[in-house]
Amino acid sequence: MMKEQITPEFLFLHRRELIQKGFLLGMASVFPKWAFGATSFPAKKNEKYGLPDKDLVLTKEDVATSYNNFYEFSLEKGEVKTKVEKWNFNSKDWKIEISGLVEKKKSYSVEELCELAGGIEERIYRFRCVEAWSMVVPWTGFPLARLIEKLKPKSSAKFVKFQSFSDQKIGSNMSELPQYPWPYTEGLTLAEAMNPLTLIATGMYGKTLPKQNGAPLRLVTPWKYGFKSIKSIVKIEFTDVQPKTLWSSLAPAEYGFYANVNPQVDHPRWSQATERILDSSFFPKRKPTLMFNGYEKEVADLYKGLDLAKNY
Ligand SMILES: Nc1nc2c(c(=O)[nH]1)N[C@H]1C(S)=C(S)[C@@H](COP(=O)(O)O)O[C@H]1N2
Ligand SMILES: [Mo]
Repeated sequence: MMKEQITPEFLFLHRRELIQKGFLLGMASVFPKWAFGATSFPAKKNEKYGLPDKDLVLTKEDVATSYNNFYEFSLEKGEVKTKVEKWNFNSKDWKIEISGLVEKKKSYSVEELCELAGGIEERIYRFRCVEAWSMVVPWTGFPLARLIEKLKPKSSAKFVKFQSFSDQKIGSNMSELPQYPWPYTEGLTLAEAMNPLTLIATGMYGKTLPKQNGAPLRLVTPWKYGFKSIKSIVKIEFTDVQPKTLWSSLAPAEYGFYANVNPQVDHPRWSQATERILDSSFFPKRKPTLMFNGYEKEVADLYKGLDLAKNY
């Protein structure tokens, strides 16, 4: 797709002849790596997803990487970054199991998934936590839809379930919260997973994901509350039933399966009408929250006929 658009046509037309002349080898060093669906950093910016609003600025990198929700490590946002230091992490050893109602069932490395999806790119998205704070982040990753197309789900697959790592030796806080149904799980309808906005992020701010932000890969669904954006994924499963998720099992009235950002539906314990932009001099006060976090055009079609006021 991206590859076809930006690779000069003559390379495709005369590939065989060019290979014979050893021409392609030479061209590979002339063209930037991303022109071949590369998976290295920094990735090419996708200009379609630039700053979503002229008044918004990027959240400072040190803020987005030191104010974290990652309950496996701590309930204190400012503590996660130091708690992950003990995590002896190597992305090369990380495996993601693809399972359930899908043809290409297998255990993949992060690199293999990025390659299968045709490479990575940078996109700037709004990010809105259910706790009513927000940020603007340059993510690097690939649209989940491009991976799903390659994995070939069966026609019976209707949902996608995601699971975080379950090792209590890594998640030093998991045993402190025995009432939580660990591991952290999340889910999307297959249609939501296939929406072009749905991203699997492997990086942010032009570098690989820091541990505290969900290394080596996490989900990003910018029109949904942040808790849907599950971190440090080890398993992606295709199912025909709506998956149970950690938050919807713990407190279904507060954190539902859909969790679409909606300023008109308050959380049972606080208003969702406004939000605090993290560390922003542009918005020293609170800013109004937008329907679907500003992504209404892209996603509203997914929810035709669903009463959003009743599906938190
Ligand atoms: N595995 C896991 N994923 C998670 C969480 C978590 O506690 N564990 N917290 C969620 C919540 S509530 C938010 S707001 C975002 C925070 O992502 P960030 O730290 O990169 O801003 O991660 C989400 N993904
Ligand atoms: Mo959150």
